[in-house]
Amino acid sequence: MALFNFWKKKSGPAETAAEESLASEAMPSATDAPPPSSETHEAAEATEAATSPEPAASADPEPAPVAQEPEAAPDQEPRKKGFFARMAERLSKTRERISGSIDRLTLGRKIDDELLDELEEVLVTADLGVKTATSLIEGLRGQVRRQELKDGEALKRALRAGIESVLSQAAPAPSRERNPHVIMVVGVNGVGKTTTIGKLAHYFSLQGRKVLLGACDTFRAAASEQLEVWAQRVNAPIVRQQAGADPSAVAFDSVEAALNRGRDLVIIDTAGRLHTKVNLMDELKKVHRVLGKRLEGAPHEVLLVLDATTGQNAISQAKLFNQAVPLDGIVLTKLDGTAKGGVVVAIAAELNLPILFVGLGEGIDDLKPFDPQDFAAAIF
Ligand SMILES: Nc1nc2c(ncn2[C@@H]2O[C@H](COP(=O)(O)OP(=O)(O)O)[C@@H](O)[C@H]2O)c(=O)[nH]1
Ligand SMILES: [Mg+2]
Repeated sequence: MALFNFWKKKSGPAETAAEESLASEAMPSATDAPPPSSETHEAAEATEAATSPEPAASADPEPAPVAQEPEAAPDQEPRKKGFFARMAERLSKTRERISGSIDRLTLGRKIDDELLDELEEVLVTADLGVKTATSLIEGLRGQVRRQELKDGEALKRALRAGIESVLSQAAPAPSRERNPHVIMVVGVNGVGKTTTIGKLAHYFSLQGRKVLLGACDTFRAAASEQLEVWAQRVNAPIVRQQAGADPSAVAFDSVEAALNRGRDLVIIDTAGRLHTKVNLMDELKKVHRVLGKRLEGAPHEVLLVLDATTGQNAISQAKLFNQAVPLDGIVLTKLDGTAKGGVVVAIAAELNLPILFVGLGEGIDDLKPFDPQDFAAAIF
């Protein structure tokens, strides 16, 4: 039997922890859970690679679950505009790689077939992938021959329309109406899974969802401690066990806890070491299966997190993970500070999976639902 553990750090051996868990089977609710000890907090903070600007514990020791809700409504509109500006700013390297290169390429030149060949190369270098770049360029040739694209600006507008259409083809986001709705998050180490889960928890909390996190990356203690820091920041309960525990047992208990405590959104973190190794894939399959055993249809959404800075490698990662667990969508992280943002287009074109969110930084607000128009606008 696995254990529920809200805000508490397990450091004892498995047996002790399991006994404790049985003793504390009646789980404290998030609202009456004790505040984290400062010791737990320091340890967790250290593992978070200094990504947490203001962990709440010392300044604000009392969990205050309703405190987030009043923020939601007044926050939504101003954020939308501000976020677009922020996205445009954070995509500056990708924009420079794509839009800047086109400007240099077209300066004082006739838009002809030869120029299109060079543009194709630019797009490949910008990580759109050979297949996608070729098909976008082929789409432009007719217009160029008919001399409809007279200058660089017209060429950019046509290319932007082509990219928007590629980005808009993917399937829509899965419905999140179920209660509880279970999201399983997968991806290789370091792509940003745990950070993304923290941001998602924040995002959904602002929409009034009652989130619960499941720390199924039990490979290292630091992994669940990092998730716990996020749980505290977003004021969501977390189910975790000691390092080395069976991830599928934590997954089972997470759904169980959500059902018992009336939480309506469960987000499951998973391990990501060595995606080429069969055992990780087997572990993910088992977590997937066990979630479904506890709640029919769960997980209702499997999100693959990909790191934009890996460029085309992201595509092969997606294919591998999709063989193990059926993916419903992509979260593309670290689009800030990379010139490889063009991989968004390759992913949309080659994987037939919707890009649901993009990560634009390490902060709690640096996650945005993906919007093809906004994105295309930001890179041109
Ligand atoms: N710049 C940037 N860094 C990110 C983003 N998402 C995650 N990170 C950082 O990537 C590193 C690895 O993230 P983590 O969530 O631990 O990855 P995991 O191993 O997949 O769980 C951390 O330092 C994060 O702060 C993002 O969108 N932008
Ligand atoms: Mg992690």
